[in-house]
Amino acid sequence: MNPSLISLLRVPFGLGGARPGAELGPESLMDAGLIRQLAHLELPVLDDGVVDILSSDALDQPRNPQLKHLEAVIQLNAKLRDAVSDRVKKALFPLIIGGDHSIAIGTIAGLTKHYRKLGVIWFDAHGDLNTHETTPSGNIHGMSLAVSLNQGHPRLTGLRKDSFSINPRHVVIIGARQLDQGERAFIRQSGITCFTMHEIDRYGIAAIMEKAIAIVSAGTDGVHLSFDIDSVDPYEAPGTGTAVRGGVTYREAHYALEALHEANILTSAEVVEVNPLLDRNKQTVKLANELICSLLGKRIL
Ligand code: 4U7
Ligand code: MN
Ligand code: MN
Ligand code: MN
Repeated sequence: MNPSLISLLRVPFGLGGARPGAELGPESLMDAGLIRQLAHLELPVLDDGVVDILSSDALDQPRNPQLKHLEAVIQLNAKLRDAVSDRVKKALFPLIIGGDHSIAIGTIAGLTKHYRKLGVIWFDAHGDLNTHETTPSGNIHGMSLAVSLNQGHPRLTGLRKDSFSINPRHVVIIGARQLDQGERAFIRQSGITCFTMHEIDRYGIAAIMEKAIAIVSAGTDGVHLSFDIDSVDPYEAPGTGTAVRGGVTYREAHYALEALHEANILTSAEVVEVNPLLDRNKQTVKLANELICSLLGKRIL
C-alpha cells in the first residue's frame, strides 16, 4: 500500500440490503477500537467523517419491488461518490467502512472519476452482478458490481456518468459460492475472473491471490479492494445479512489481505456487510477490525 495518509470514511447505510443492522457497522467497528488498533500500527489515519443520507424523505418513495429503497441508495451513493473523489484528489487513500454492499456503487464511481483503468478485487460469497431485471430479491446490494460495470437501471448507472468505465478483464471475484442464473451469464459474457470456493480449494488461497494480483495490476492505474465480510465462513463471521456456509476460513482471509499488503498495489479499500445485530459475541466486528489491520500491514513478526 502507498505510504499515503489513510482517509477513514464511515458509511452507516443499510437500505441496500434486506435485514436491518448493516447501518450499525461503522459504529460497532469504532466501538471495538478500530482507531486505536490502527494507531498501534503507527499508520497515518485521518478519521475523516461520516457519509449518510440527508433526510428520511428519500425513504418514503413509492415502493419498487425490483429496486428497493432506490431513492435512498441514489442519494447516499451520490454523496459517497463525491466524498471519495475529493479524497483521491487530495492524494489520500480512501478506506470506507459500511454499511451494506450497495455503497460500493458510490465508492467506485468516485474512484473512477480519477482512475482511468481501475482494477477491482471483489471478495464475496455472491457476485453482486444482478440487475433490476435479474434480481431475485430487489435488494440493490446484490447489484453493485453490475452497476460499477455500467449494467443495470439507468438511475443507478447514471451515478457513474462522469466516471471512467472499468474493463471487466480487470475485475476478480474471490470466494463466490452463491451465484444467481443471471450472474453466471454475466460472468461468462463479460470476461470477469471469478475464483469460486472450488478454485480456492483446488489451488489454495496463496496461488489464488497471486493470480488475482497479477490480473488486477496488469495495465491498471489503481486497484480497489471491495471486501464483503460474507466471503468469510459464517462459522467465523456470523454477523452478516446474507451468510452462506462454505466460505473462506479465518486464516485464509487474513492471508489474502496480508498478501495484498505485501503486493503493495491497492489504492483504496472498503469493508462492508458487517451486521452487529446478527453477530455472536462481537466476533464478526472484531474480525473485521483484525482484517483491516492485516490489510494495512499488521504482521505477526
Ligand atoms: B451482498 C442475492 F438472491 N444474489 O441478489 C440477491 F442470493 O452484497 C444476494 O453480496 C445478494 O451481500 C447479496 O439478493 C448481496 C440473492
Ligand atoms: Mn456483496
Ligand atoms: Mn455477499
Ligand atoms: Mn451480504
